[in-house]
Amino acid sequence: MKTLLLSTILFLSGFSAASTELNKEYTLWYNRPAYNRGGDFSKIVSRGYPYDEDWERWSLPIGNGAMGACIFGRTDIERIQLAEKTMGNKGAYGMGGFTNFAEIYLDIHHNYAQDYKRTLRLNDAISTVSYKYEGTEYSREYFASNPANVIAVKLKASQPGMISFTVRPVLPYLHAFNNEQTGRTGHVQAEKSLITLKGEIQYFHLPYEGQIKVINYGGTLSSVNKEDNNGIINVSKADSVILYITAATSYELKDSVFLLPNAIKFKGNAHPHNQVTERIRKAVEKGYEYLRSEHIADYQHFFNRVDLQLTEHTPSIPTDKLLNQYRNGKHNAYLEELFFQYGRYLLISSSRQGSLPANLQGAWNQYEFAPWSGGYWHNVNIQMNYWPAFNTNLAELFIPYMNYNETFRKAAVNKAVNYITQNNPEALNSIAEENGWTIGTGATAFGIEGPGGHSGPGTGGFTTKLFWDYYDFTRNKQLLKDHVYPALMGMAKFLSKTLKPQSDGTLLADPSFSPEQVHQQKYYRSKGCIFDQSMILETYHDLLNAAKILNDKDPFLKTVKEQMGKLDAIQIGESGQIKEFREEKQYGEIGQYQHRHISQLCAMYPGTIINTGTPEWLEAAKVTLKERGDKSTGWAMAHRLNLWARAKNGNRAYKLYQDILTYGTLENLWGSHPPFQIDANFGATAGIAEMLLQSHEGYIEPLPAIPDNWKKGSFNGLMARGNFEVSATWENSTIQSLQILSNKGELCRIKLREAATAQVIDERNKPVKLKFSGNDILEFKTRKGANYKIIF
Ligand code: FUC
Repeated sequence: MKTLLLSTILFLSGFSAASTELNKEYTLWYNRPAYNRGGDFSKIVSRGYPYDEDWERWSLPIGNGAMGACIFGRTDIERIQLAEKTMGNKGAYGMGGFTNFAEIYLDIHHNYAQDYKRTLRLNDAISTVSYKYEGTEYSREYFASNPANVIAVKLKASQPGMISFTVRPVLPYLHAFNNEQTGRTGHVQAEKSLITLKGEIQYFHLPYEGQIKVINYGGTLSSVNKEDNNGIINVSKADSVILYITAATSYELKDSVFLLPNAIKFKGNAHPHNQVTERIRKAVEKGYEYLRSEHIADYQHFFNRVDLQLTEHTPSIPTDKLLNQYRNGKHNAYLEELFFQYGRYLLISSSRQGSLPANLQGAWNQYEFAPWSGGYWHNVNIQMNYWPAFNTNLAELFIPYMNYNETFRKAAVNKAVNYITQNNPEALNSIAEENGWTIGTGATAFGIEGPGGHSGPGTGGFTTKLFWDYYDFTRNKQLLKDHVYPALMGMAKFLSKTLKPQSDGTLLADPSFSPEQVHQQKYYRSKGCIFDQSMILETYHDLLNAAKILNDKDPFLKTVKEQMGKLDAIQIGESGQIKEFREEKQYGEIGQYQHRHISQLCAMYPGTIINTGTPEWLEAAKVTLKERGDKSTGWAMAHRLNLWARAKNGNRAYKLYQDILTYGTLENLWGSHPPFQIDANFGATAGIAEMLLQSHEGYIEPLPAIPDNWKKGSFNGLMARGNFEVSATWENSTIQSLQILSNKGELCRIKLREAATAQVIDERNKPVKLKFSGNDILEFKTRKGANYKIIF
């Protein structure tokens, strides 16, 4: 009786899917400020990219979806580097790109400090700095509030009247007004307790405005406007001080952004002045403590949904030292948990409804021209950004990308028309929309391009996989009807027109490029490369599944079914490899042997065509993975990690995770291509979830790729397709407990070694009727909102 009662309590408590607190504190912390070695705005060029090492390796990012701030934690001159995602200039390729909004310096002049510590706490998304200076204890905290759309900073001291400093914002990269290419105007003006940063980006005639409100408790404030137009505020002898910072441009996400010429994209939009003024007014009205609680609740609503425990031990050394030890082979499971949760933290901080999706640097950039424009690169990078949204229980964070994609859709129809006119004019339909829509590699907040050059039309299918997964993980039929199906339908229409019949009866994408693969110093052009063919096949599968669910009978579906049989999408070569190109015999004969892209395996992840139900293909995929090699750039290792997880090889997947932490991670735990690119963070987080739980083969598979090193552990709240929230514990690589919350009441199918002897009980401890298929899959009906426990 007693045992039963206890297990019931455990059972019930284990079901709090969105547990209010995580089991552990996840904090990045350091016992020194970010370095100031390069000097501010340093533009040291590394491999052709600007490189501010202080910013890139050592600053700590906070963000609210729209804005990203990097905190340096200095005691002499604090540097808060502020970015706002719509703040764009010409960009590196003339398609528009992400640029630095402002540098905000706090001249504090505590030139040495004792007992220094700075942190970034992932549990509540608050960054702190604390130290002693001349007998007084000083502390600061920083957070980026999504609901209030401000960045809040609080400065405190252990004794009254000890806070004196200057708030000194600087607008970076100001160029001559008449320089249309890079021109940025602006001035900083201080009036009473408010500093306003205002100007325009010439290239787009894009006005911007930022405001900094300074509130002192005790002491005095004085504003000074220097001749060079740099307004500052001096704070003298305050007890504590609060800063509210906000920024905006007159960017609005509308069709016109992607259709109109640069100079008139934003014409007629409201100046951001009223918006930022209102944000500051409301923040002041609500007050710091209110904003802080509101921020924590808002953030934890997402963050607390998933818990992962690989160790009980929290190390007591700073994060940079921990990483360094890891790099030197002293592996640490806490860092592995931390990096997993950091990916979730970064996505919550850079992708929120109402603002643009997370870009190549998330929401953070200090450069005039962010590497690769801080764009949305569609031949792997943007897809990777959103992989963890689905399996780590953050599906709504995909909405910004969905909105962005739907907004550029009209321009994407034009791109489809151009592409077909150029490459397959016979297939062109005179009604523009009937040609569907397309997206090539390049896209930014300001423009998109069609496929070609170095990546084939498959980039579009690679993209619509995100839409399908969004539906498959949420099983929201309205969403399927309104958003996912139209995306798939338009993409399938486009893709159907990129195919040309061959003498052997196949239909091949022509021209076709396996993303960025280079042969004899040129991007290699071919017909029907595996990437293009398989991404077309994936799209067709997803479209037909969606049509079935919606009971749609669009005549185009007939074309899809006919074409599907002629794609011959996956081919095995003489080395036993999944080929990259049809004309390839031995592995690596065409293209770079260890190219970072491994696009021929996109059909294995994020696609699903290559799976355990196609054992020859799965074996061939492993050959390709082995030949391609593990060590690569950040995101490329993250893709390999996901692929090894899909190959159900936990030890190899884990090795890739170790490689990412060892070779592809900076001291602030940002992923590095190099330079800093956030995709590796997101791809790695998705990959860890993929090692713990899979659901792409028509059933839920707990612990499909668990490495020997993770002997014991637990997870809570990871998502499986069908909108199931899954929690499990394991020991000696064997599952000990498994719980499933059915959010949609779908049929639940689980693959388990112990399927034949397992029982399932519902939350009233009543056994659930089971069906078995094969030896290892058990199946049961679920009720919406009900919890189930599997008893072994
Ligand atoms: C793709 C990759 C590059 C880089 C860029 C942003 O083109 O091939 O390596 O990640 O995106």
